[in-house]
Amino acid sequence: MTRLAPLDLVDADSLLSDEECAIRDTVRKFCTDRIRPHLAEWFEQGDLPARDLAREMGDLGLLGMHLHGYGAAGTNAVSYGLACHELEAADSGVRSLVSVQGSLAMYAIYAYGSEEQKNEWLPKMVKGEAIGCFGLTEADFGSNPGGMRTNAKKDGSDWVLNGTKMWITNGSIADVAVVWARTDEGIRGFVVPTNTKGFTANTVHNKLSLRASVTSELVLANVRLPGDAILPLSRGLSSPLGCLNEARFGIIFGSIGAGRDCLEAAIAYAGDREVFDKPLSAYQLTQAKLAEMAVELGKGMLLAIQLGRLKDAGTLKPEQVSVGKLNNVRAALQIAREARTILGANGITLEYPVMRHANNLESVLTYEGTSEVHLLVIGQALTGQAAFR
Ligand code: TGC
Ligand code: FAD
Repeated sequence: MTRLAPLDLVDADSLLSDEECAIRDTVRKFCTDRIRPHLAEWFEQGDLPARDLAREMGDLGLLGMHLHGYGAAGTNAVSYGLACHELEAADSGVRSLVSVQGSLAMYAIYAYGSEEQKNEWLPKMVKGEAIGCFGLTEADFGSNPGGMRTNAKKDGSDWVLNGTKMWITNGSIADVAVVWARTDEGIRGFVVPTNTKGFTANTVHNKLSLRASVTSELVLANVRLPGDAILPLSRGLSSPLGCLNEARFGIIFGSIGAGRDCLEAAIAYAGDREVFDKPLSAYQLTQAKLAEMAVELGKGMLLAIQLGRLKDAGTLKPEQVSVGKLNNVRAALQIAREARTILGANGITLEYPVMRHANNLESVLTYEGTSEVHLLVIGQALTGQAAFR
C-alpha cells in the first residue's frame, strides 16, 4: 500500500504555486541551517540573538515581506503565511520576532504613518537594521485594550506620553516602539524612538514559555515627542486592531507549523522506541494519537490556505481571522501535548522539540487575542450581539 505523506495527508501542497513552495523551502532551509541547531540553548538561556537574526532575516526578505515598497519583498499573503509556518516549526519565539517586526510595528507605520515616517523607518526595518516593537497591552488591560491608561497630551506643538505597557515582544531590543495612547481625540498611535528621554524598557524574566523571545515592560515617563510623531491616519481602537488582524493571520499558519514539528518528532520517536518488545508505533493507541494529530494538522493547513487566498483576494474579514487563530492554535497545542505523551520522559527534555513547542503555544493561545476573545468575536458575528462586557 502506498503510504501517504504523514505531514501532509490532504496534499495541501498541491494548492500552492511553485513560487510559494520555493519561498517556503528557502525559509525551511534557513531554519534548518541557522536556527534549529541553537534553539535548545536559546530556550534554556531565555534569550534570542534577535539583532543578528533580524539582519539575516532582512537579507532573506522576511521582514514585512507582504508589504509593498520601501524595500519590502511584496509577496502574497500565502507566502508570508508559509514563512511563518516554517519559522514557528522551529520556534514560536522566532516567528514572533518576525510577526512583531513586520505585521505589527512595520504595518502600523505602513498603514497609518506619514510618508516621512515610512521613509524614515520602513527601509531600515525591512533590512533588520532597526527593530520595532508594538505597545498596546497594559498590565490591567490585555483583552480590553480600549481601557488603556497610557496617555498623550499636547504641550505646544509637542506630545508628552505617560504610561506603562506590559508584555511587549522585542521591547528591550527595539530601536522604535509603536505606542498606542489615549488622547483628547481617542486612541492614537505614536512612533517613539527608544532612545527618547523618559523611555525605558525592562525585560521580563522567569518565563516558562516563549523563552527564545524578548518580552518587556515599556515605561514612558514624560516622553516628549515632536508633533509629527503621531501616526496621522490612526483613528481609535480600530487602528491597533487592524494591525492585530495582520499578525493573527501569520499565527494561523505559524501555530500549525509548531504542530507539524511535534507530529514529525512523535512519528520518528514512535518508530524507534520499543516497548513491550515491539515499536511504539505498532500499537493501536499510538496510531490513534498520531492519526488524530495528522488529521488536525491537515485541516489546519487547509483552513490556513483558504484564509490566505481570501486575504490575497482582499476579502478576508477579522471574524474569519478569529476562526483561523482560534482553531489552529488550539489544534497545535493539542498536537503538542499528545506528542509529548508519546515521547514519555524524553518528551519533557529540550533534546526533543515537543515540550518547548507545547510551552510556547500556551503564550500563542493567550497573545493576539485569547481563545475566549476569539470565541466572543465569532459569537458576535453569529448573533449580532457583543458579549465582551
Ligand atoms: P469594539 O467596540 O468591538 O471595536 C472598537 C473599534 O474597532 C473596530 N474593530 C476592528 N477593526 C479592525 N480589526 C478588528 N479585528 C476589529 N475589531 C473591532 C470596531 O469596528 C470599532 O470601530 P469603530 O470605528 O466603531 O470605533 O472594541 P471592544 O473594546 O469591545 O474590544 C473588542 C475586542 C475584545 C475584540 C478587542 O479589544 C480585542 O481584540 N482584544 C484582544 C486584544 C489583543 O489581541 N491584544 C494583542 C496585543 S499584541 C500581541 O499580543 C502581540 S504578541 C506577539 C506576536 O504577535 O508574536
Ligand atoms: P486578561 O485579558 O486578563 O485575560 C485573563 C483571562 O480572562 C483569559 O482567559 C481571557 O480570555 C479571559 N477574559 C478576558 N476577557 C473576557 C471576557 N470578556 N469574557 C470571558 N473571558 C474573558 N501585547 C502587546 O501589546 N504587544 C506585544 O508585543 C505582546 N507580546 C506578548 C508576548 C507574550 C509572550 C505574551 C504572553 C503576551 C504578549 N502581549 C503583547 C500581551 C497579550 O496580547 C495579552 O497577554 C493578551 O491580550 C491577554 O491579556 P491579559 O494577559 O491581560 O489577560
